[in-house]
Amino acid sequence: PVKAAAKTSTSATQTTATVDKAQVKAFKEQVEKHLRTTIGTSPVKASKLAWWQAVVATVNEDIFGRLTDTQQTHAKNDTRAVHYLSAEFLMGRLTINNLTNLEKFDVAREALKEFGLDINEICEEEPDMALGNGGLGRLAACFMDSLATCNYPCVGYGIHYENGLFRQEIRAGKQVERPDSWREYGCPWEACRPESVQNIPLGGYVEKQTAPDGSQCSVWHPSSMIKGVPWDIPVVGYRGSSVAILRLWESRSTEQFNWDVFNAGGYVDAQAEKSLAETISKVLYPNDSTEAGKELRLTQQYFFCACSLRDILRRYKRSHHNDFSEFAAKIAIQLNDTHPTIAIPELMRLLIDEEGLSYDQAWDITSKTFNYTNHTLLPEALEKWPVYIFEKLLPRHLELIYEINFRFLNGPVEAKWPGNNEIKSRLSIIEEGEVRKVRMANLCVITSEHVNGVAKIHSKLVKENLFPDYAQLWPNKFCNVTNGVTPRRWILSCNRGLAELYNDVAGKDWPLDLDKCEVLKKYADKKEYQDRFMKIKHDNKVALAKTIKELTGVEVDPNAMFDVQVKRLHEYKRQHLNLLYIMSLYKSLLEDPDQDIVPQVFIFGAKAAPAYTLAKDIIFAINAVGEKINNDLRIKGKLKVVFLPNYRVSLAEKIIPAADISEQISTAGYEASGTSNMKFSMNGALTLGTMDGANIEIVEQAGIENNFIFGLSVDEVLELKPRYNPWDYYNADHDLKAVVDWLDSDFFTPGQPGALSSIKTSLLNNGDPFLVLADFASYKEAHQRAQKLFKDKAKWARAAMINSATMGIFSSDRSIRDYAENIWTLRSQIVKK
Ligand code: 7GP
Repeated sequence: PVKAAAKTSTSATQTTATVDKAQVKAFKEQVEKHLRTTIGTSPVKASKLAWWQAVVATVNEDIFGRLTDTQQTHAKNDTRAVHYLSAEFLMGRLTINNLTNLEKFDVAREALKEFGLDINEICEEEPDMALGNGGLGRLAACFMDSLATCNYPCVGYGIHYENGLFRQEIRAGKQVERPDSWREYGCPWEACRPESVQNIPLGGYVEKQTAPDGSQCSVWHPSSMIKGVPWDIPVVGYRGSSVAILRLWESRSTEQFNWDVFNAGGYVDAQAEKSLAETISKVLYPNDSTEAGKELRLTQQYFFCACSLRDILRRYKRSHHNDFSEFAAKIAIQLNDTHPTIAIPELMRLLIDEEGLSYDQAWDITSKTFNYTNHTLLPEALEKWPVYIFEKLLPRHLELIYEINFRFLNGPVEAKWPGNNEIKSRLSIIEEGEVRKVRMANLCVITSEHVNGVAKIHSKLVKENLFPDYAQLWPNKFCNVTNGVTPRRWILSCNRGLAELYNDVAGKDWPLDLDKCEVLKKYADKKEYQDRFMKIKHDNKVALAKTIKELTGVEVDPNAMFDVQVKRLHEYKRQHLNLLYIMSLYKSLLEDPDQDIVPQVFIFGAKAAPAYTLAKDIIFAINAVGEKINNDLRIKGKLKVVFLPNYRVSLAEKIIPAADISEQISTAGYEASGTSNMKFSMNGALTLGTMDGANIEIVEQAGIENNFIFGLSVDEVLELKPRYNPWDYYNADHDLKAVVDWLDSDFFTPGQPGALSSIKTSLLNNGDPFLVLADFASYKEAHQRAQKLFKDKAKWARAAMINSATMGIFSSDRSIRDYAENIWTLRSQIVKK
């Protein structure tokens, strides 16, 4: 039974659901109690921050009980569990999400309303937990939500960075990085676990010893010890099913390190050494898809892997003592990209040096325990560590890596390609050259049971182009798990209006089974449902327009088409292609201000890695072009360009529900998957994109006719690339030439000619590595299709609804079940209350 469709009371922030009065009363009492007894204030004088803290304390009462139930169930059943190792977890804010997953959001909203407070305002007090750069870190966060919701025994392991990804300010159009101190006033969600502290050795040298039986062994004499302090963040599954743990390690100095080494008179030196140990978890490296290659970065990676493995071993030994025969049956470890690769030699070392297993026994266990997910094909992202850094920091691990490599090259490789040294040097973990390097991806592939890419096309390229020789050796090792996103955060929490529509047409279980949303397709031709769907979109656009005004001062019309590109700034993502198109549209409007075009607002959000100069130049160019366009009265407000500063999870939650067009315009073959593309579609945006990453699978579901696909395909890019000459496109296309040359003038940067020239230089003199000019004409044509469809309100609504309705397979629950079934062989565990 479906309720009347034309419900108009639904807005972006408000639902019409009736709320249980008794629950509201109880919630209110709890909040007030915590305000007084936990926070030490009272309703009359409490700040918004204090109110927020009291709400969290109230929610935590629910969470910690369920956490204990979950852990007891798993311990009692001695379940197999997955351990997700990731240098990044981009969690965002937790309050609304936790309330939603506990089905307490409406209760909390009403309770706060009775105190005269707006829940959204109170929740704005929470700093984003931005312990990640972009897609890879956010994927880990969505996976934790799905692991908990689907009741899989798991632990997420990462680093408790004191400073997350930098806060971006825009000054005079330019990006300025500021530190992000997300824990300045404490984080009420996390709990410190001193009982699980670990001590991690580092540096020093390896001594060869001969045992009484004549055999050789290695003894590592580390030069320092670092303390790893665990902080636990509970992750609540939807409807409180189970509560998973995200355990993040903070580095501290150890006492023996300070006071034994620096005795009398060494007090100041000891303090200096102390800060060195504490530096390890100080800051997240702000690179997305580029390796940092810094000693501190390898130390971070080793530190959190070593802490996590000791934690895993400790828990295993609680039920299995010193018998490791069950280890691989009980423990699965997933490596989120190569960042945690060092866990491989560390597990070998722990098993051989500390637990007394033989090399063969240790290898048998290790090679059954690990799996590796690749997230990018960009060569600059593939981590390679100079051997000399290993010698200095991790000499024993280096020895083990050499051993693994020796046995691999002289075993399986020699058997398959006898005497073939060329293939050996390609497959070797060690890259020879002036500076010898350890190739982390090779170590991952050699050790792991499964290696997966993150979308069908990407997994194919991983197998065929990145690791073709390994694929010949082990064809069955390679598989695909297409990414997904959690519908709890990315529909239910951030788009209440749409959530209510789905409640009405699909029943209330759709957040647990997103395929249920497909019924909306049946209503896609019905006017009243189209109207309701587009009213929800419009309300979200009104709310975003307000945010835009607050953040940038720019006034935008919610009736205009909102065209959005939000993601890290990278040449391969081609924000500059978007910019060139905007310039050409502006040019044509100047030439003919009365032409009948759909009013458009182009919205950008993007952080650039601080050392990535061209990316920063592109941000400056977007702001400079926007400034000019937004203040040009001749175009009568038909075009606006906004750059929203400090793009992050909480801003994404406001932007995505308000988008009409989702720009997914990477050069085909370069975006491994993309995940915002899925979030946009779910929320009823149409994709304007290339046949790249998960875009391909999105249009497979939603229909190519309901999106705007353009540009070269992966095969066409591979074919064109070797003979590509951007000048051919520049010279052949008047419009393209005009806008590229425009970058060289001082039209957008009065008094500063050449301020935007670096973009032109990269596109022409530096060969346009991402084929921007080659795709320009096709991109322009796709925009024209989009404009045409936008004028037909009914057809647009239909296409938007079909997009939203057909995204079921992009729930991260589906991804996690794929991992559980095909990679981890993991069974879910119902937790008894
Ligand atoms: C990203 C990929 O670029 C993106 O296409 C994919 O959706 C996402 O991972 C999740 O799989 N890669 C990264 O974020 C990345 O390589 C390195 O970061 C720090």
